[in-house]
Amino acid sequence: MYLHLDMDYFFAQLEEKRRPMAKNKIIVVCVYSGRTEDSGVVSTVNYLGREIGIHSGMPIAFAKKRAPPADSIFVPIDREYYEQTSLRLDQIIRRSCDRVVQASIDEWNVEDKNAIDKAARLKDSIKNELGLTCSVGVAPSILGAKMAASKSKPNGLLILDKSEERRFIDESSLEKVPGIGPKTVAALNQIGAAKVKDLRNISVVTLAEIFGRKTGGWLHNLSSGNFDQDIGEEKPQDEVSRIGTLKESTRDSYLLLSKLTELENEAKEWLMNMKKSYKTLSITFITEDLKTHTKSTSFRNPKSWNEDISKDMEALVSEFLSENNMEIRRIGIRFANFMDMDCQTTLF
Ligand code: TTP
Ligand code: MG
Repeated sequence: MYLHLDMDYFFAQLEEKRRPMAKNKIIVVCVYSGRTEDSGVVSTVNYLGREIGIHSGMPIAFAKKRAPPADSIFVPIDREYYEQTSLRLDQIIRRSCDRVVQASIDEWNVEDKNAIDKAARLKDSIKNELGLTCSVGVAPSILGAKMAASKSKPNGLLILDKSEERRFIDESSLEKVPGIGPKTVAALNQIGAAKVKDLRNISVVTLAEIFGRKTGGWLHNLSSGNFDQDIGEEKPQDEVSRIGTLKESTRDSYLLLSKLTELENEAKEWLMNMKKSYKTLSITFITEDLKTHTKSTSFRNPKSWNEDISKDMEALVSEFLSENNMEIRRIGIRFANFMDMDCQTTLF
């Protein structure tokens, strides 16, 4: 059996947790760009906020128009805190389940013979140890498990057997199926398919003609009850990056380097927590014409988070400034080419 676990309104739930007073308020987690007080977008929002139409990706200014000020809290995104919690969740899940693949910062896929028995216990452990709620789906396929988890949100648990899973997917509208994007949905709606079961009225040849062999074949399999069985592969993270918008576009190297140092510290906190050293440092410059430029340097020996790289950053910035005469709007830092520091930790 397969199990899919997805945290409920993850970033906003974590912000709610550290502000007990905020329990009945709308919590909007924001990615502020720093340009003006309200520029930037919404990262996520709790369910109270979703009820009044606030959603991920919405400009912060739009969200503020909808949210009554006395009942809402707008907070800046705090990635380190969410990543640390994600790591603790990962440990809890791996402690109790067989094959685990983390699919995103707040989602896990599991293949486990005893998934049905483990699902409720897993939810309890997460609640007891971290005080957080999640939604879990269990089904004979990973696709069914994912759809069951999202159906059961928030704080839900939905277990489907083979025939329930078939019926559930059959009756589902196409946009609810992970892997079917909005363009495919629109094209399928045009040829008269709204639900998965409607795909049975379209021949596999037609599906392949419109969407190509791979997607066409996959859609045909979906309507025949042959669902994905693969929980995917773990993609080890091999870089960490941070990007920020400057208060004003500039070519002043002092201003560029002070923003860069802020971003460097954030990214290095991640390196420290993850016990990674790196061999490549890159700086990204987004100029006024919105073009992206990158300058990189590689070190012969891996560097740890606590090594000073200010000279290297300065060199990359002045190299860029000497080659390009546009003002810089956004700047970013990236550490890549990781090595594990586990064996070296005693040195630090
Ligand atoms: P999701 O799991 O898609 O969303 P969620 O956990 O906030 O809500 P749900 O209960 O529906 O699962 O994404 C996980 C986190 O990723 C989310 O808390 C914030 C972040 N995120 C963004 O920053 N931007 C986005 O556009 C989306 C979709 C998510
Ligand atoms: Mg989630």
